[in-house]
Amino acid sequence: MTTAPSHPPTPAAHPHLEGARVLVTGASAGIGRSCAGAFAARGAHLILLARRLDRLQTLRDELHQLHDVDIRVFDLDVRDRTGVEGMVGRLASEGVLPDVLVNNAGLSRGLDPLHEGSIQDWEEMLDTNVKGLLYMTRAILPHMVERDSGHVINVGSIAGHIVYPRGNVYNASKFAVRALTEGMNLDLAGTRIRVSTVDPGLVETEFSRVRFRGDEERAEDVYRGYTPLSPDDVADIIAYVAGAPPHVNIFQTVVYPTDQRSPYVLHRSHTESEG
Ligand code: NDP
Ligand code: 8X3
Repeated sequence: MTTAPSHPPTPAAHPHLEGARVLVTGASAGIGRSCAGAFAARGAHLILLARRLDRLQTLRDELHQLHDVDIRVFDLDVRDRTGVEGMVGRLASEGVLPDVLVNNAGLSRGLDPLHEGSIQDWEEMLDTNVKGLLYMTRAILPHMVERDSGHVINVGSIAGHIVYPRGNVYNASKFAVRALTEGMNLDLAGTRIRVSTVDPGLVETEFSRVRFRGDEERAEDVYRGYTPLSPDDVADIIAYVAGAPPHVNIFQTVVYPTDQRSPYVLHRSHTESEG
């Protein structure tokens, strides 16, 4: 397995993020977990959601050692509309609604031709990547509109720009994320609310393990022989997008590893011994 080079020193409190409240869905692993670290390092308070509460609790304890920020964790499945509404109602009643919503929770299941695809896999992807994002946004956005401030950042993918063979339903879900980002921006014209999408290429996370249902070898093969993006790379970009001055609305950020220029062009040059 190759690892990305380490990052520069932890950034300091950020003028636009210090004291802001940031909600991250899917914060128990990968990009969402790194977002928690990136925002806490910039002085933001956190609301972290995922189904694996034990992981969120450990992350909260780790981040508390490093940063003096408020961190709330919730066991929540974004597909559970009633649960989402209940959680947001609770945040509203406690006066801790987020200034920034990072819709990151998502997954891919399988890599099959459409005519052989599993309907259960399709439902899981669409329910999580599209409907989960909609439930979260529908619950939180009215509060942002009421305050006339806020930022929704959706984690899309290059899969939402270019369709690749057997990506079919995952591609469709990420095309939907891009369309919804554009739609929200149009609907929010005249407000101060910003909507962005951050669309990465290959990032080494648990994503492929989930896609291939725990087949470690197949998952590791995805990242073999080149340097993929790290989840910290993507989190830094998300934090940059969120930290832009209020009059700057970064609609879309597409980011590939330098070794990848398209879903079809991946330069694998490292040998096994180079790692
Ligand atoms: P990981 O599998 O490492 O992390 C996914 C996170 O989403 C986990 O924290 C998981 O938490 C959470 N999650 C999944 N389903 C649900 C659910 N129903 N309710 C709540 N949380 C959920 O993957 P990544 O970090 O790579 O993926 C994050 C996002 O980035 C996804 O939207 C993915 O599509 C996108 N992306 C990933 C790329 C990659 O190459 N890795 C490239 C481009 C985009 P838990 O299981 O605890 O609920
Ligand atoms: C995840 C990246 O290329 O597997 O969205 O679709 S890819």
